[in-house]
Amino acid sequence: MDKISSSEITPEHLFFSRRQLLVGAGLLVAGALAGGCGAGGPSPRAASSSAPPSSGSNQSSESLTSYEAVTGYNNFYEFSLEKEDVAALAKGFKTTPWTIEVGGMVNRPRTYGIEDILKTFAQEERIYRFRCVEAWSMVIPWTGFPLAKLLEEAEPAPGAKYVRFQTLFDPQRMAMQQDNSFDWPYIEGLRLDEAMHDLTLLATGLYGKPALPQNGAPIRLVVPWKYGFKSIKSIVKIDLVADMPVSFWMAASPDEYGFYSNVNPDVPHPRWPQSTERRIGELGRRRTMPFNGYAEQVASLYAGMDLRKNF
Ligand SMILES: Nc1nc2c(c(=O)[nH]1)N[C@H]1C(S)=C(S)[C@@H](COP(=O)(O)O)O[C@H]1N2
Ligand SMILES: [Mo]
Repeated sequence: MDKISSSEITPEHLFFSRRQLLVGAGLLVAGALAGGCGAGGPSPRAASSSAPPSSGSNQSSESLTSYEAVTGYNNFYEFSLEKEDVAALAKGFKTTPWTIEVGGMVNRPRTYGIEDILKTFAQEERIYRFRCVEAWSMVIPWTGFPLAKLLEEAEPAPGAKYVRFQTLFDPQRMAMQQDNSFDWPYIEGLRLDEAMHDLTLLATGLYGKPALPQNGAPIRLVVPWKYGFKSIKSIVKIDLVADMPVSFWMAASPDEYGFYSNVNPDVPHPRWPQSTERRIGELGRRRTMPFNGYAEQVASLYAGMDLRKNF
C-alpha cells in the first residue's frame, strides 16, 4: 500500500545519518521505516514487522559501504574493464526512455516502460551484502522489488524452468560492446525457483536515490547469495525459458564460471581463492560465508546437489 519508501521522502542528509544510526545501533528497524520496508541490518529483513529481530551480534560490525565506493568502484564491462573508470565513462548514459520486455514462456507477455515498473511494483529497501568473485565485498542499501512480483504478473507457463536476462546492446552508447573479444550482450540466468525467491531483487536505486548508470540504471538484478556477476545490470529483456541459459561469463570462460555461482568459500576460483574477502572500506579480511551469509534462507534450494560440480 505504501509505494514510496521512507528514504525517498527523506532529505538526503537525514537519510544518510539515520542509516548510519540504525546500523551503528546493531539494528532497530522495521517500525522506524515506512510499512513494508525491508530495511534492517545487513541481513535481509522479513517483510513482516512481527518477524523476530535478528541478533545484532553478527551485524553490528557490518556498516554500509560508503556511497562513494558503491558508485565509484564498479564492474561494468560495457563501459570499461577498469573499476575506477566505469563511473566517468557511464556518466550521461541515458536511462529514459527505457523499456523492459518480459516474455518467452509466459501467459502474459508485456513490455514495460521503466515508469510503469516504478508505478506497478512497490519499491522497498533491502540492505544486502554484495560479494564479487574477485573476493571483495560491500554492504549496499538497495531500493527495488522482488523479481517474483514481476514474474507473477507474467504468469510463467508450464515448462518454463529458467529465467534469462539480457542487458541493453547499444555499441554507440556502451563503447566496449564494439570489442568483439566478448560475446555481447551480457546475459545471465536463474533457475525459476531462485528467481522466485524473496531475496531476489530487481533494484532501481540505492541509498534511497535512483541508481546511477554505473550501478546498472535504470534496473538491474540483485541476487545476494551469488557472486556479483549474476547481478546483471541495465536489463532490457527478461524471458522465461525451458533450458538453462548460457551466461556471458559461462560463454567467455566455461572452466571458471558455472551457472549457479553461489558464494562458496570451499570452492576456489582458479584466480581468486574464495575463503576470505576484502570488505571495501575495511582493513584486513573477512571470512567468506557460505551463500554469502544467506544459507538459512537459500540452502534448501540446493538440497541434494553437489555444489562442487554445480559451481
Ligand atoms: N551488464 C553487466 N552487468 C554486470 C556486470 C557487467 O560487466 N555488465 N558486472 C557484474 C559484476 S562482475 C559485478 S561484481 C557487479 C558489480 O555491481 P556494482 O558495480 O553495482 O557494485 O555487476 C555485475 N553485473
Ligand atoms: Mo564481480
